[in-house]
Amino acid sequence: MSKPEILMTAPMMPVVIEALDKAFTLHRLWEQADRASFLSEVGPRIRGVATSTLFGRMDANLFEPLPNLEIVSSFGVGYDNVDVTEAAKRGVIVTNTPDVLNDEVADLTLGLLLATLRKIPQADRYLRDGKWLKASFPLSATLRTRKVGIVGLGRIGKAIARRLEGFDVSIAYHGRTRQEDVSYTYYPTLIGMAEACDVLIVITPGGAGTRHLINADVLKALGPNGVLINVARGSVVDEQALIEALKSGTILSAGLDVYDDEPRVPQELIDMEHVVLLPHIASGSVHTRNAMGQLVADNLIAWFEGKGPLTPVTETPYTKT
Ligand code: A2R
Repeated sequence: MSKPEILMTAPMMPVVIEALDKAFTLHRLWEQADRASFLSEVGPRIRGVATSTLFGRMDANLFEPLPNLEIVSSFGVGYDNVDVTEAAKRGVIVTNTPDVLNDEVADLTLGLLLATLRKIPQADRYLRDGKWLKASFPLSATLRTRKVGIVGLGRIGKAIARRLEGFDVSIAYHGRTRQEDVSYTYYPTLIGMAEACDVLIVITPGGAGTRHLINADVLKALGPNGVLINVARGSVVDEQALIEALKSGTILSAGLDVYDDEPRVPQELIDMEHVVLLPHIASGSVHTRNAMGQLVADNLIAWFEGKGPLTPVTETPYTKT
């Protein structure tokens, strides 16, 4: 029996390519000089897609030439890079890579929080610039006595909260629904939580439902001692409002791992000495990226072995027929 044909949209890690090459006939879209004629010839045979944010958004333009597509396996827990409404309409299952990155992202979030408050990258630069020979590094802000609000207490949010417990700070959360099985303080409104807290950690999904959730009003409510940490998606924060708030002292500082137009970061942010900027690395260890890659492959393998998808997203639920 011939192997199912799979399309990979953009280069993925060796672990994914090797696993898919073994189990399937793998086509590499990014290597095609003439994509349109490649898709019109091979497209109808494609039954599965492996994709990631590197490809950009997988929407009707790519669903259209793939009429026999059954499954899209997307790299990353966030899947705002796939038009899931379009997939659902066509009866295509979409899978993501949840859970395997929770601890890595939570570790990095705590690192970013401390780096922002205690100015760790700035202190490193200070020493390297020879400034310590002339004067001590200025005293910093602190995590002590702070109240931390988590925006989105999901799988990763809970892993962040567990770590924060070890730091002896008050923990609160905001989401659309109260969670009965946690003891952290719930705020039904984001403004209410921003007013009560002096750190906000953003870890919701991206996409239309959370676009600019963190706006000028939320930043004003967070206040002049407030710190914003964003490890979710750039789209969740109104970047221009954040720049204004950082410039005017409406909030104290920010630690960011994600941006509106990655990998381009506004020069205004780059020029600010009081913010910490990371190049979207929260899940970016070899260990965790391999686990995510393996799950991309395993979802496709399970599907074509007739076992169903391992981690379908909620918008395209799997029901065994
Ligand atoms: O709103 P709820 O109660 O369903 O809580 C979810 C929350 N959330 C929101 N909170 C406030 N306003 C919204 N419009 C909103 N939409 C969703 O985000 C839930 O607690 C949390 C998401 O949790 P999980 O689905 O378990 O996602 P996970 O694995 O923690 O990853 C979160 C995101 C990814 O989607 C990537 O964008 C990023 O982390 O790496």
